[in-house]
Amino acid sequence: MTWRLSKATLESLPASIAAPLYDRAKIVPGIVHLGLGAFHRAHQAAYVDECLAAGEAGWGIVGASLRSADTRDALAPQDGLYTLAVRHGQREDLRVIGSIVSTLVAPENPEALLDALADPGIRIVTLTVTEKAYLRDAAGDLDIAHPDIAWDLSNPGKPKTLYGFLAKALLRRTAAGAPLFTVLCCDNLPANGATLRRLLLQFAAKRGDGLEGIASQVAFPSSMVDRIVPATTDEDRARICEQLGVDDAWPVMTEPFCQWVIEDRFTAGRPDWERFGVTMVEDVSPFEDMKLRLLNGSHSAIAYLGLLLGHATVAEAFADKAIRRFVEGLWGEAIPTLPKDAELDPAAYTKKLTDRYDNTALQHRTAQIAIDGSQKLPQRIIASALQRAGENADISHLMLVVAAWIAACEARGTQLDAGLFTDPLDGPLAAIAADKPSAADTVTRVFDAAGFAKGHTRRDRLAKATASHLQAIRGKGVAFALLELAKKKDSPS
Ligand code: CS2
Repeated sequence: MTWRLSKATLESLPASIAAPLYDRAKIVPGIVHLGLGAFHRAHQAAYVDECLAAGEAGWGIVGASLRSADTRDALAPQDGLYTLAVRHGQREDLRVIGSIVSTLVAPENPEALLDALADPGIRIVTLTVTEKAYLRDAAGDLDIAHPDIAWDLSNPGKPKTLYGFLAKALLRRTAAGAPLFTVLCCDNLPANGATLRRLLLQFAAKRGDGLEGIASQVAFPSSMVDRIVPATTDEDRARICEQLGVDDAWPVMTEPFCQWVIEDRFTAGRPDWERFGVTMVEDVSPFEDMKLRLLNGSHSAIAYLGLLLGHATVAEAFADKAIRRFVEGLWGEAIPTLPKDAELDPAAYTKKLTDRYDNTALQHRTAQIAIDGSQKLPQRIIASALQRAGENADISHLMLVVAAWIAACEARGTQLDAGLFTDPLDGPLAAIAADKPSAADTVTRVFDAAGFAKGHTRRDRLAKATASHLQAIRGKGVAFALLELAKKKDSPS
C-alpha cells in the first residue's frame, strides 16, 4: 500500500523535493480564493507559499470551488498539500505547496463559504473562475436572465454565483463592522477588476438592499496572471507518485515561466508580493492587452488550427510550419494594436512565447484551450480586429482564427470527437449548423449569438473576412486556407 501525501508523510519525502519548511499550524487564513482549479494552484498559491515561507504567516488561503467537489476530495485527505511539477525539456522540479489551509465546496455548503468570506481576518478575495462564470450577456453586461442570477436575487441567503457570495459577505461584514476585503480578479478578462466591479454593481442595483453603496467602496485592482498549466493526466500522477514515494491525488503540471502584474490598490493590506517576483503597478492594462492578444490570441489560434490539422498538443501544433508561420502573421497584426507609450517589448515577448510553446514536456492539449471559445475570442481576437479595422489595416490572420473556431465547432461529431471540447453557446451553435447556412449566413448568426463586435460600425468588415475564410476552410480545408493566406502575405497586391 502506498501512503498519501499529507502532513504526516511530509518528512518522508526525498530531499530533492522542496516542501514547506514553515510551521503550517501557525498559518492564519488571510485570503479566500474562489475557483480552486489547477491554474490557481500553479500560480497564486505558489506565490503565497513563498510569502508564508518568508514568515508572512497571515496569508493562508481558504480555497473554494464554486462547482465541483473534485479538488476538495483530492486535497482534503492531503491536508491541502499538493505537488507542483515544473517541467521543461527533460527536466522536472517538484515542490510541495502548503499555502492552502482549507478547502470548501460552495454548492455543498454555501454557509461555510459565507462564514469564511465574512471572517474579519480575510483581507483579500482572489478569483479564477474562468470567463463564463462571470455570466455576461452578449452585450457584456450581467446576464440578469441567467437562472443562477435569478436564483441569487431571490435567495440571497443561499447563493450560487460569485456575485451572490460576494454580495452577502459584504453585507455581513458591514453589519459586523468588519473591514471590507479587496477583490482581486485573476481571470483572463480585459480590465478584469473594473469589469468585475461593474458587474457586481449591476447585481447590487437589482438587489436594492444597500449593497450598491457598500460594493462601490470595495477595491477591485486589475491583474494580469500568466503561467501555462496543462491538465494533469494519470501518467503524470503515476510519475509524481514514483518520485515522491507517496500518492498525490492531484499534482499540478506547469512550466518554469510565471508572471503576475497587479494594480497596487489594496484597502486591507496585502502580502509583500514584490519580494517574490510580483510586479505591482498603477495601471495593468498594457500588460493585460499584450498577454491577452499575443499569448491567449495565439493560443486559441494554435488550438483550433491544431485540432483541424490533427495536432493533439500545443508543442506538436507549433512544430507544424504552416501553423508557426500563421502565428507569426497573427502577432504581426496584433502587435501594432498595443499601446506604444507603455514600454512594452513585444519582440522579446513573442520570442519568449516561442520558447514556451516549444516546451514538449508540457503536453498542453489543444482541446483544453479550445473550450469556451465564444467567451475568449472577444478579448483575444475581436478587440484587435476592431482596432485594426478602424485603421483600415489587414485583419486576415485575426479573422481566420474566428473562422477556425467556427469550423472546429462544426467538425465535432464528424472529423473531431463530439465531446472534444464544449462551449456555453453549444446549443445555439448546433441550431445554426442544423440549418446548413452559407458561410456568410453562418458567420452573421454566430456573431449575433456570441455578441462579437456588437453594435460596432466595423462589424460587417470583420464578419465578411471571417466568412471568406470559413468558405475556404469548408471547401478546401484549413491547410489550403493557411497556404492561401501565406501566399497573399508574400505577394501583397
Ligand atoms: C489558455 C490559457 O486555456 C486557455 O484558454 O490560453 O489558460 C493560458 O494557458 C493561460 O492564460 C496562460 O497564462
